[in-house]
Amino acid sequence: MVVITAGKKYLDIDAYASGIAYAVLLKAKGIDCEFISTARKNGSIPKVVSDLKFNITNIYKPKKNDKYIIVDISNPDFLDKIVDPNRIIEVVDHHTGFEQFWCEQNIPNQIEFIGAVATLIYEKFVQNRQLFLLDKNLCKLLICAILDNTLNLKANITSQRDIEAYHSLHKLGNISYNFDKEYFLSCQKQINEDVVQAVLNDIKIEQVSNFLPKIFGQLTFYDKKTIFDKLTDISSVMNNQYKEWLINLICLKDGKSYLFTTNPHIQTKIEKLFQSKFKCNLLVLKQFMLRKEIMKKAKQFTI
Ligand SMILES: [Mn+2]
Repeated sequence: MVVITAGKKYLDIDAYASGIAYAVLLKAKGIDCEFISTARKNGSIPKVVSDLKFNITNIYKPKKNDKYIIVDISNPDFLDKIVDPNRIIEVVDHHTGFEQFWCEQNIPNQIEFIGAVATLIYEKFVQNRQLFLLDKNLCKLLICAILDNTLNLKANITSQRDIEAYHSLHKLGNISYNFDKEYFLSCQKQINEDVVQAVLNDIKIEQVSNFLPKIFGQLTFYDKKTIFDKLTDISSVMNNQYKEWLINLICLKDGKSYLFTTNPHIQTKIEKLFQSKFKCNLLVLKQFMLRKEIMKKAKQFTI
């Protein structure tokens, strides 16, 4: 069997949608294939998405000839624990830094700095002339992934290809553009139920630059009110667990990122990186940035 899977820490809507849809495409090609993840779903997979009833499993017994396809992650240190690294047959991702690694191992990979992996998967349906396989729910699923990963198509990382996929999927599934709002409101509702947990559900642990702490969280939401009410709770939980951390709080309504940390040492580094000052433990980016964009900027940054 071919197992499609993603990262070990948490499962976001892009990995979830891409994995499910890619499995549908490969099955149609006659390949015994399933999307399996043992990671915890984060706040980007709210009720609107679970109502689509794609039931995925986290139960998996490896068999001798199983092979693995990895989506939405390419750092080999953070793959789902079910993966046998010697049996990976393909990597599809949009995080930079490990393109060379996979090429050197001769493992087919498509790593492009694009808004969503879901866009790359949609394009595979086009290339294989299998668009008819994308029913209404699959279209909705892929739309949610594109919306989340491109911040409603407004993040800098958004490409023309993401926009094309987004519109085509609406048309193909005959889906109203009101659905977009439904998705974001559903995310907000889920976050509001437990803001601190929502933050804990999306923390990346990866040292990519001296200008960023190893612990880097991210939370995307429509309205910041309920999140900002909980900043003290968030910082006390984070300070209990980690010495140095940063959280990228992305507000879709404002179109801004609020970089949050209480650690003065980290604040100084971030201030250098962005040439801007922290006030009340928040540094405001007038144009929001995704964590992967901030990481890319930090990697390339030198004084
Ligand atoms: Mn992604």
